[in-house]
Amino acid sequence: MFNVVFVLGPPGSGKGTICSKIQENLGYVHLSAGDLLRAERERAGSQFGALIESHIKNGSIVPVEITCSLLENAMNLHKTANGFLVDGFPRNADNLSGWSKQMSGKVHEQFVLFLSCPVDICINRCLNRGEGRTDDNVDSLKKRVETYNNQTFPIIEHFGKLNMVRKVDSERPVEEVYEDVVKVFEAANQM
Ligand code: UP5
Ligand code: MG
Repeated sequence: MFNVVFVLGPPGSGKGTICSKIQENLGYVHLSAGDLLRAERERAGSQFGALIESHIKNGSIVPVEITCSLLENAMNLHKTANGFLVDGFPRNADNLSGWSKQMSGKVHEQFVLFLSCPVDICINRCLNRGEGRTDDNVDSLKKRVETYNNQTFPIIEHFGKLNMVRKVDSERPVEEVYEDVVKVFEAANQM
């Protein structure tokens, strides 16, 4: 049974940044659903490349069967990991039900790390990222934020009702955010 921590928050809230640091220090393997989708988009011979790119540009959500299979395949490459950071997933109700259908009995969901940050700051971070992402432009960002507000935030609220959400204010400098994140992991694992 794999331990899983879902890491959610608005676009640019720092999910990838914080997950890299957790992976480095706490032995969890970082799996960014967005990075896996971008890699699949680039993979020669993929039948999903164009579909994935159209969703990414529009800030809409790729069908769960694609994302969940990429996540499960990646998990199976790291069978001895302490656990997995599933970054940027599940993003809507369909993601969650597809995940439950495919993964129940194979994973233990420890908690949801919710990186909370005002949207205007998040948008500026993405616009200044400079990695050439096809969705780091004003148009796509507007749609990404809309999708987050309408579809992803309700999923965080759903987990909140199950008492699974650990919220950390990620508006602050990375080191400060990370310090609080470590406390959350220590409490969860009683390290
Ligand atoms: N930065 C980070 N933390 C900072 C801090 N504390 N102070 C100052 N600066 C900070 O950070 C973004 C930028 O901010 C970086 O330049 C960083 O240095 C700086 P990052 O750590 O990359 O933030 P993150 O939350 O990971 O932002 P990202 O843009 O990756 O989030 P999204 O959720 O928008 O993107 P993702 O890659 O997860 O998804 C992209 C698209 O893929 C989605 O819109 C969707 O179309 C598709 N998708 C699905 O369909 N299904 C999925 O399950 C997942 C994705
Ligand atoms: Mg990211």
